[in-house]
Amino acid sequence: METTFVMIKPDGVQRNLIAPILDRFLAKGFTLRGLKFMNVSKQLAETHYADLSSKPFFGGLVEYICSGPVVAIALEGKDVVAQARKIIGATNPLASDPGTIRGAYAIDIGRNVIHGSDSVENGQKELALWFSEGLVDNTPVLRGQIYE
Ligand code: RTP
Repeated sequence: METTFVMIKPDGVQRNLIAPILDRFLAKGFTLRGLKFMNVSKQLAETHYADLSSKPFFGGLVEYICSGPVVAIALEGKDVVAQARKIIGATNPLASDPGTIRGAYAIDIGRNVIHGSDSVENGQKELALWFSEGLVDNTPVLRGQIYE
């Protein structure tokens, strides 16, 4: 089963968008395999965005990701990498469909509220980086008597 990495960026957290964003993925039917509310070190942000290190906005991007807590999320499901990217919408909110997360909640490319892995391979790499402790087994277990 495919897995992907999604991160609610500091602006999404500060604007109280954790619940509505998470709801889009869970209501769609994807399975939660990891969820962490955390601060991001400069080293982690630089490693995560290493491919963009030559871009003029790299320093500002790292500063932004480290500017407040984020929510790191691991999701599992059929075609979840591509599906999550569709749900998230285009990088620049001007180009993202209004029905997507960025289309609904963002105006500026530099404050686009969420990240999602762009390929299955990068999803694996990013999950290893952000969830080095491993993912949670989320196989449903139904217990009849909670207080037994
Ligand atoms: P992300 O990695 O955050 O999901 O975004 P993405 O794949 O849709 O876009 P990518 O090209 O990988 O860019 C990563 C993040 O860098 C910021 N950015 N700023 N100021 C700018 O021109 C600019 N361009 C990109 C955005 O926050 C983007 O999500």
